[in-house]
Order: sequence, then structure tokens, then C-alpha cells
Amino acid sequence: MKNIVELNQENLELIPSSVLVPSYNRDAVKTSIVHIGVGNFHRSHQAFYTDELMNKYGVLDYGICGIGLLDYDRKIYNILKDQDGLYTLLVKGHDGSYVARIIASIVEYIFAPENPIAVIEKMAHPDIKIISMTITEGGYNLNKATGKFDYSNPVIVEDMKNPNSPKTVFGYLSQALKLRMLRNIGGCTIQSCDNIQENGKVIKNALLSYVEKAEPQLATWIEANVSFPNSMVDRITPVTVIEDSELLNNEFLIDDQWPVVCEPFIQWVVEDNFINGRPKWEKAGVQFVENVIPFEQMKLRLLNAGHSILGFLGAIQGYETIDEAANDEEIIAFLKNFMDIEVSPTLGDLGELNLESYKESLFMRFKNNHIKDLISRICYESSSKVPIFLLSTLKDQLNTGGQISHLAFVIATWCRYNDGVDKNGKTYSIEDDMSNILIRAAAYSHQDPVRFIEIEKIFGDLSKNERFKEEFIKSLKMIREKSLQECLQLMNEKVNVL
Ligand code: CS2
Repeated sequence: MKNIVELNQENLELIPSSVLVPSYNRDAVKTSIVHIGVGNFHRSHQAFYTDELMNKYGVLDYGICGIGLLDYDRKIYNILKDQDGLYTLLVKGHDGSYVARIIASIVEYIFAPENPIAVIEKMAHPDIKIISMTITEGGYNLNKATGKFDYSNPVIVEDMKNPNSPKTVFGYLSQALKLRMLRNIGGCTIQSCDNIQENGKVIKNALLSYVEKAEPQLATWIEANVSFPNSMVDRITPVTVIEDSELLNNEFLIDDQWPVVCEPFIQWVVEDNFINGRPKWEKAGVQFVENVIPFEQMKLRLLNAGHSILGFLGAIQGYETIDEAANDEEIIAFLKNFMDIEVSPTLGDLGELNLESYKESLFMRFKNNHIKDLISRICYESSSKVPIFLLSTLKDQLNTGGQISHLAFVIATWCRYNDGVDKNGKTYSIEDDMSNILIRAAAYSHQDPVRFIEIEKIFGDLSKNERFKEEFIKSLKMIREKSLQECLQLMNEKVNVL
């Protein structure tokens, strides 16, 4: 019988040589980064880059302390505790090859619901130079249409009342920064790693909005002592499934309770704006630039929007994973036209970057059928994603008089997606904090299509734009009358004729 090794520090030396293991002394690692939200993405991205730096260059002064804010984080907390912070990253290539590597850069973890004061103290510790986060698009507590901070959210109201046992990132950050100010230990960098245009600016504005009401005396100190770099983050990281753990068992003889799977591609473009120092991540491949906005725009409007499109269309067609949708010829032809005709004209100056090869590389990545990226992951919380990934492009095209037929069609497929049933009559659930509103609006839209785009919290006043309204109604009618396949054929033929 094969000897399967439980992953933890002590067993590292028993891990088979086919697996890359950390070559550095973990005891010598000093924690300088606090990261909120240790999900799969953080583990395949920032923690990977940091581990790379430690491994290849022996840079040991930027260890990560993970923080879990939500009750949901209890599972990862328990597992990382059990595995001494170690986990396996399984990188799966297009050709079916895979590489397993043990990541060891997360050296501490605090589960906030159990010990909020410990989290505040950790963030306020003089050694901490960076507080980074992946809290999802919805985690910034903004009105989806206006981008304004939502003071009415009951957890925000609670946090303002109970500053010593906060629940939100804003409660924690403001208390920690207050301590830093009172103790005179200087500021730090707050770094968002979420898929949001100008994510640094967004977290800054959201935090300052919170602080204005909760701790008004802190605002000017934050302005002077905290920096908020914008960044573009990228690596497709699906939900881990049982088959991944089994693969690790069978091929690499590792028993890891929660490994992470990802594609080989990785990118992180960061604005070099770190007030209290930073790791030399560039050695590990991170790009530091002066202006990250065009990179963010390109990625959000092409990759993330592309994902959402594959998600909505794929769900309606009864597909389960993104690669299935991306290998459907009509869907991919539609996606190509969407990108070329309606997104590319909105992208700013990309400098040296070759947009055509970037788009080509995206199709390759979407089609990787070894990454079983679930459509349900992509469609999860779409009400927070659509305004960022799609409506920003739509607004630009409307402003410049550019084409919008594909965009309108995509929004109509999102409406159709919210019917919750695929073309074969199989139902799926709508996982979204606005699911009630979405499902109801989609139901009403059968009689009165415009009802869907009248959801003000998402669309703002877009339903008053006659051009968009007309295109949307036309698309939704077509989707409800014909099969999606036929609709796509018609859309694709139309482009070919032009
Ligand atoms: C996805 C992203 O959640 C989504 O909708 O588009 O998680 C995507 O996989 C990553 O941003 C890739 O970098």
C-alpha cells in the first residue's frame, strides 16, 4: 500500500521529490503582511508570489498572516491550523500536465470571530507594513449603481456601535489604524486584490466614508499615512473539488484537506505606491507600473466580462463548466465579436501590450479543459460583478455612440439566466445577495421586458437610455422566442455580413 503523507511542517521531508517543497527556513520568516480573506485566489496568487520570493531569493521578511473575518472562514482556519499553514498548489496546464508545489508563505492565521482584538492588534503591530485583502467585489459595501458607500447596511451600523468587536473590514481597519495613530507607529499600505476598477481608490474611498462617521479624527491621518495602490490581479482559480484531493493522494501521495488548483498563467500589475516598504515581488514576476488603470480595464472588460458571458450563456445551454461553454463554437464566436467590436474601442492606451494576442491568450485559457471552472462560481454574486465587468463598457459605448448590440444581448441573457432554468428544463439556483430582486424582475420581464433593467440598484438610470432600452427589449424578445443557439447564429451571421 502507498504511504500517503498528511501535510504539515513535520512531514515536509516525507513529501515525494516530484513535489516542490519550500527550501527556506520557515522559523526565520517574519510576518509583515496581513491578508484578509484567505480564499483560493489569494492562495494561488499573492501567497504564491511571496512564496516564490522566499524560495528563490531567500527574502524572509514578508511572511503573511491570514485573517478570516467571516464564520464561513472557520473551515480554512481549522485546516491551515492543522497543516501548519501549508497547502498544495496544483497547477494544471492545457496539455493535461500538472505541477504540485507546497506553498509556505502563510505563517500565521487569525480567525476574527474568535478573537477580534487579536486581529486589531496584529494589524496595528509595528512590523506590519501591508494590509492586503481579497474580500470579493461585493465586500466593499458600495451601492452597485452609484458606487457610494452604503451606510444603511446593518453590519456597518453594528460596527459603528461596537468598535471593539467589529465584523466588517471597515470596522477592523479603522480600529487598527486608530491604534497606529495613537501609538505613533506610522502608517502602512492597504492593498485591495479584488477585481474592481481602481481597486486602491475604491477601498480608500470606502474606508474614508466609514471613518468620516465612525472615527472622524482619523481621516486626515489616513490621508497622510496610508497608501492604497491600485492593482490588476489575474489567475484563474476554480473551486477545489474532491477529484483534486484524490489526484494529490494518488499521484503525489499527499493528504491535503484543501489544496488549490489553478492555471499556469499568472499576472499582477501593481501601482508602485507602498508607503511603508514592500517585498521585491518584481523578482517573482510582478509588474510594478506608474499607471495600472489601463491594465485593470483590459482585464476586467475582457477576461472577467468574458467569464460572465460564458457563465450566463453556458448556464442556459446546460453546461456545467467554463471550458464547455468556451468550446462551443457559436458562443466563442459571439464572445470574439463582443470583444472586438464593443470592448476594444473602449480600452485606453495599453502601451507595448498587444491587445490581439492578449485576447487570443484568453480564449486559450477559457478553453483549458483541465481547469474545471464551475459556471456556478462565475455566476455567483453577478449583481456585484456585472456593473464592473459589463456596465462600465456599456456606459462608455453609449457615451461615444459606439455599438452596443452585444452588450445589450448579454444583459438580456443575464435576465434569462435569472429564470433559473436551462434549455433542457433543468433548474439551477441563483446565488446572489440580490437573488430575490433578480428572480422577481426576470419573472416580470416576461410581460414587460424593461422591468429587468429598471433594477435601479444595479442599472442606475440606464433604463432611461432609449438606445439601450430598445436594444435590450429587442434582444430579450429574441431570446425568449428562439433558442439561444439560433440567437447566437443570427448575431454571429449579422457580424459576418457587415
Ligand atoms: C471570475 C474571476 O469571479 C469571476 O467572475 O471572472 O474570479 C476570474 O477567474 C479571476 O479574476 C481570474 O483572474
